[in-house]
This record gives sequence, structure tokens and C-alpha cells, in this order.
Amino acid sequence: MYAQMVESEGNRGDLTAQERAFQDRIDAGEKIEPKEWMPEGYRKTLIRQMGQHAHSEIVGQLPEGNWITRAPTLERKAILLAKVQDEAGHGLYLYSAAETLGVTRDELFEALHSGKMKYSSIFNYPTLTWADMGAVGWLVDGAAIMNQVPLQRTSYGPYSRAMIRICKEESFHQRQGYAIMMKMAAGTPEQKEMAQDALNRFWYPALMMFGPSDKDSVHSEQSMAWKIKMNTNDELRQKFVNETVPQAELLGLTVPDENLTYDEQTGDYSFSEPDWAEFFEVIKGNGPCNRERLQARRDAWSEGEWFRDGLTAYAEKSAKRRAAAALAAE
Ligand code: FAQ
Repeated sequence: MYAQMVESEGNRGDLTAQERAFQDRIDAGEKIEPKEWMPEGYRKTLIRQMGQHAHSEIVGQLPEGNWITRAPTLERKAILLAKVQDEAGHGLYLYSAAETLGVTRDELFEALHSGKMKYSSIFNYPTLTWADMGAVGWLVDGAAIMNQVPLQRTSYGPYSRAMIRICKEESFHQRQGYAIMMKMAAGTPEQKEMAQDALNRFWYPALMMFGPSDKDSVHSEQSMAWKIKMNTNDELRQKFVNETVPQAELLGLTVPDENLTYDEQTGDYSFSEPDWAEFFEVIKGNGPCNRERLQARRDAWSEGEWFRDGLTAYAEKSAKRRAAAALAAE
């Protein structure tokens, strides 16, 4: 496997001089830019992670897009619409950043549509009520920020710069979700119950977003040595729980975990692990909405073919016109 072909920090002695010089640059906190030499494993790991991240952004539009026409007020509709459009933008920054590594956007889409590349497990869960829009913004975008703020310091320049803008927008998304939860939790008993139900259904899937526990994470060690990842999966999950539990308390809602306890000494909550068997089933394609989500993306791709063809034809025509004008001006 490519991750094993390139040696990790632990056995730096086995690195070639070029690989060692590369690792020194990473260790010194330098950014790696597109045209510079990089180990093949570094390039492939970035394409995998950034590609999966980009796919998550656009597949992630689907569960919330589902509620735009059913938002309870015009204001809520406008906010949700803006949020869902932002996710498309995030996908575009990330696809563009991934393209600087020599992969084409068409190749990335093909890998998504054929199931070769993954997207975040969370988007394979359904959004059943309006309160789910609150839970998604609060918990899903909240978990996304927890993971992405450190990625602003990731070693690959285009990825790190894309993350800076994405994080600013994600923090608006998290707040709009929390604002929905505040409204629902302070509403009628039925509305509060809907908010609690949404928290019950999204809590464990949100914990799964950080990836498998560290002992089962195949990529963490090498990705952290390369600063493609800045923290382990368990570190970020713990941070998320520590920050989110007090937010649930403020809402007057209960985190669905009987084992949740606060340790005064460490400042950490101990909590129940998600059902990892469920997680692995979801990432294998067997979650509640996997087939529906993938089909929606495949349909969007084939229905948009005429538009892509039109854009390409227009670009070719414009290039010819510019070339002819340049020739005439000589
Ligand atoms: N879902 O060795 P590790 C958003 C896979 S935010 C599916 O630990 P790694 C915003 C993993 O790919 C969500 N698959 O992997 C938004 C690997 O399989 P592979 C996206 C998962 O890469 C909000 C295997 O398990 N954020 O979309 C998941 O070191 C609302 C072994 O795992 C990012 O992508 C999972 N949850 O760590 C949008 C952030 N977890 O590839 C719309 C960047 C693991 O060998 C609405 N990515 N796997 O076949 C990362 O930080 C990392 O890739 C992790 C996984 C932490 C996700």
C-alpha cells in the first residue's frame, strides 16, 4: 500500500535524501505547493482525503436541501438556502484544490459515482423533521469545524487556504443550527420533543464523523507525520464532546448517553463509543440512505451533461475567437 511505501517519521533513517528533505520542510512548518516535489504517497493521501472531503460537501447538500421547500418561515428558508449553497462552494474550493495534485474533476466524480471513493458517513442518515435542520447545523457542522479548524494549518498550501474560508462559513452554519435548536427547545412541549428526538438520532452519527477509534485508524499515523491530519480521530471526538455537552445543557436537552460523566481533574467527559459495527456498515454502502444519496448524485451528473457540454463548447469558441483576434492584431 502506498502509505507503507513511504516511510513514516518513526523510521526516518530509511528515507531517501529527497524524502528526508521533504519531511524536514513539513517538520519546519513549511507549506508544500502544487508544482513542488512530493512523495507519491503524500500526493495520493491528499487526493483521497481532499476528494472525500469535497464529495462530503456536495452529498451533504442533500439532507438539508430536502427541507428548503418546507422551511417554516421565509427567513428560515433564506438562511437554509444560503447554507446549502455555501456547501456547494466548499465542494468547489476542495475539488479545485485537489486538481492541483494532477487529478481531474471528472476522475473524482467518476470515483464517487462508482463507489470507489467515500464521503462522510453522516450524510447517509435521513432528515425526518425540521428539528433535524437544527441538529445538522449544530452537531454536523459543529463536528466539521472541530476537524477543519486544525486543517487550516495542514501542510498542503491549497488545502490549508481553502480551509480558512470554509471554516468561517461553517461557523455561521453551526450557529444557525444552534439558533434553530434554541427556538425549538424553548417552544411548545411538542417542539422541544422534536428537538430532543433530533439530538437522539444525530448524536452518535455525529461522533462517527471523526472516523474510527485511533486503534482502528489506518491512515492517522502517516497522515499526521505529513501534517495532512493535525490530530487523531479520538482527540477531536473528545474535544467535540467536551464542547457540545454544555451546549445541550443550555438548551435543556439530554445527550442520549447514560455513561456521560465529567472528570473535574482532566476537564474531559467520558462517553459511550458509537456503534462501530454500524459505522463500518455505513461506510461500506449499507447505511439508511447510501443508495438514495449516490443515485441523486449520479442523476445530477447525467442531467447536467447538456450544461457541461454547453460550457465546454462556449469555452472552445471563446478561445478560438481570442486566438483569431490576437492573430489579427499582430
Ligand atoms: N465517513 O484511517 P482513517 C462536511 C474512512 S464535513 C466515511 O481514520 P482518515 C461539512 C476513511 O476514509 C465531513 N468514511 O481515515 C458539511 C478510511 O477509508 P479509506 C467531511 C470514513 O482519512 C456539513 C477508513 O475509514 N470532512 O462535509 C469516515 O485518516 C453539513 C479508515 O479511517 C472531512 O472529510 C467517515 N466519517 O481519517 C457539509 C474532513 N471516517 O479512505 C454539508 C477531512 C473514516 O482508506 C452539510 N477528512 N472513514 O477507504 C479527515 O479529516 C479524515 O479523512 C477523517 C478520516 C478524520 C474523516
